[in-house]
Amino acid sequence: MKTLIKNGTVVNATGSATADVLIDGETIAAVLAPGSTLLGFDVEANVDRVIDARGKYVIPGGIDAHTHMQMPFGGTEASDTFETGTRAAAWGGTTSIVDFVVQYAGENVLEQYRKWHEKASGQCAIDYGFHQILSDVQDSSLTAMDELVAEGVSSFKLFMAYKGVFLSDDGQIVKAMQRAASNGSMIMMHAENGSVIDLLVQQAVAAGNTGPLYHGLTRPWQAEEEATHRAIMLANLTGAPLYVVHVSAKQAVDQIAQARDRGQNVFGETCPQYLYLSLEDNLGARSDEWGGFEGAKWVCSTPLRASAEGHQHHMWQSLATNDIQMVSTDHCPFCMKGQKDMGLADFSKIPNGIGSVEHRMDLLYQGVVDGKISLERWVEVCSTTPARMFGMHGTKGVLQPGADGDVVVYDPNGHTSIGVGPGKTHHMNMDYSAYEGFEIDGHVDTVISRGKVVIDRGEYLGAKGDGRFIKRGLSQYLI
Ligand code: DUC
Ligand code: ZN
Ligand code: ZN
Ligand code: ZN
Repeated sequence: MKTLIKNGTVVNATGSATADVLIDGETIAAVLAPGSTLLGFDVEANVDRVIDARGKYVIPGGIDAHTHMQMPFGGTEASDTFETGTRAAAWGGTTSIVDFVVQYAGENVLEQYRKWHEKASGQCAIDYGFHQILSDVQDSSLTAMDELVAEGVSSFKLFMAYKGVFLSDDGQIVKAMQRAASNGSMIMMHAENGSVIDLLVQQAVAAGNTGPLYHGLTRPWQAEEEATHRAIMLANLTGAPLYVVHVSAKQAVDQIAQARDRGQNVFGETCPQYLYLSLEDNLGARSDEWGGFEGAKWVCSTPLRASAEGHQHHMWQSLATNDIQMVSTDHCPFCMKGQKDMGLADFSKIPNGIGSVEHRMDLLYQGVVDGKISLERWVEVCSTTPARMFGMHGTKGVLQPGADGDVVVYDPNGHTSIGVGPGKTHHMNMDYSAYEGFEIDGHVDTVISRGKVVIDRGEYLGAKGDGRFIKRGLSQYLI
């Protein structure tokens, strides 16, 4: 199958131009001046399908490098399966995800890794890779790290919070970092001081402060800044590259920026929720159904931050200046009924997470419309940098000959109403949207995944099992 996408504005991280994109089979064959011939052949006359993208942007498919499909967590399981979550991602212009294999304390890393392959294999609508979560760092975990790198899993996530669930102590962190420094892999860090948070949570609940707002209030920015700084120092000590996930506090951003200024391989990821939502959302009470408990919809970790503190503005600015390198969703959806409502009497029992894998491209495009980032930076933070950061450069994240035919036609004159219900966009397996009522001045028109049209102007044409495992290399973003 040969597809020509003609007359669109082709946007790469490096620049934009009116051009035609020729996809042959699963791969981009050429990016051509509009209407040009190829070795004397009229290109348009020799393809099977022509998509006219005049007036639209043609961009590399989005890469969401932080998702948790069907993750067992918080006494339940994230509500999107690999099937439903990757289909929703496709609807939103994301053509690859990198999900997390979980190893809880006491479990064997490689056994868990094989289990996650069983969960995802044959289920995904788009391509998928894995990071590996390590909780207790056993000797066997260290040898597993080397084996996983050879398997294409070149990044390992550690947690400085969630004692008894995920938390690694500083010694365990250093051990994993030493191994990463020796095998070239990336350490990803959930940087929050877990002991401090556990104490504040215990004190809040004991004082009868049990509503969702206290989730945010017991996870203060100081706990994020401190842990971010500590992680940077431990990475400095060991020489491991460090990628700080879901950064929400401006003070944590500044720790990352300072480390980068010193020449350290330290990177920061933020998420749409930290660019658009705030602690005040945890007050809830937008709808009658849930009353004040509605704030549970926005319980995630790191938490949403108080708007008066200026984190959102700082985050957009840091995204523009590359103090923060990329945007992922930390997609970890839970329904209100039967999941979030486990915390009705006690906020600490609300499963932590927000689902937004479907909306990242749109929400970040709105940042272009609002003048916060450039068109090219949009593509860079949503696609090109994720590919380079996690060892997929050349095949993903760029429109160039030889790259996978992962292409999105995005209509800047289209419109997207996010939310649940008629006329709105919501394909994730959740009974609410964290972005209900958001209006986006743009629209995902066509999504092509390795040469196959999976979304065509409001119609899903893909199938489960279309997506393939991505065997990743080492990061191509290191200095
Ligand atoms: N934060 C969340 O909000 N959910 C999953 C795990 C995490 O770190
Ligand atoms: Zn995390
Ligand atoms: Zn700053
Ligand atoms: Zn996460």
